[in-house]
Amino acid sequence: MKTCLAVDLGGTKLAAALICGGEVIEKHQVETLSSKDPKVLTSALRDLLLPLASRADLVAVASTGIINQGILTALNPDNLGGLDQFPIHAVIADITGLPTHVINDAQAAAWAEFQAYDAKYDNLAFVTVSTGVGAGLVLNRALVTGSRGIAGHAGHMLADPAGPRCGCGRKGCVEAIASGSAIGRAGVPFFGESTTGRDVYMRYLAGDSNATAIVERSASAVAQLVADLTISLDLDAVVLGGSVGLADNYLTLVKDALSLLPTVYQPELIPALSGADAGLIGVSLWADTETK
Ligand code: BMX
Ligand code: ZN
Repeated sequence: MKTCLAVDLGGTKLAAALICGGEVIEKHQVETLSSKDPKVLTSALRDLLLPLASRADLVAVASTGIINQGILTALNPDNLGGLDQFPIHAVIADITGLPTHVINDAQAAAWAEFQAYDAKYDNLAFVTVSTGVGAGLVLNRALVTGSRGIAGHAGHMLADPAGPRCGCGRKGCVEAIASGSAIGRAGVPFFGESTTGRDVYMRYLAGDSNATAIVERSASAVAQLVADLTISLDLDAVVLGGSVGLADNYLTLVKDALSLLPTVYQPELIPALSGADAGLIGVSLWADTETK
């Protein structure tokens, strides 16, 4: 059986793991350094991957952003400290000397969740609410990546035309209202300049009314997104993940908002089972099928 060196490049973390047959054998993680300078990311990747590469047969990368022809383009560069247009495939192939496969992180996680739920949903979306809001689509039991790698970027569907401007340039995207970063920004007027999404969430759990309004607005935007995906794609289930998506009571808030809509908009809404390793596991499973 092949050993895969799986890499997950997210908005706030860079993780690498050796995975064999869907099992994580060894995992290492560092914070993603917020830098516009591609050299900083290249050297962080080298430090993380070089010690593991000699034990792997191939590399599979799940990355935030759009992966088109091996180039990472940030739809929302704010989520990557301003980094944009990074030749991720070439850089990682050069560091490791191994066959390299790259897809978007939410697409990879969708594939992990499709398998984690025993492949019982033919049509499924995975929605992650994290640094950004991303999604991945499995339709007719196949992962859809799109001809330009963009498929599933549903966090940039419209939530509120009068909403805040998103880092992608459009006004009122779901991501600009619902993401962990957006929750933090919405908390600044109430709780101070350095407020993070986590701070607001903790205050919500403690019963603060301003924090509650912010988190409920996020959950309600995500519920509308779930409804839009369901009605456009005839989904069987939507899997919710990401650090916000899996935070205490968030799934219940989204379910409550969905329950106000007509039943045709309500898919089975279920939690991600693969947790923080969804991207790593999903991309290793996907690379396995790609190389068969
Ligand atoms: C953003 C976009 C998506 C990504 C999603 C979740 C960038 C850099 N990323 O919408 O590609 O899937 O965030 O990313 O434009 P995460 O980092 O929050 O997991
Ligand atoms: Zn956007």
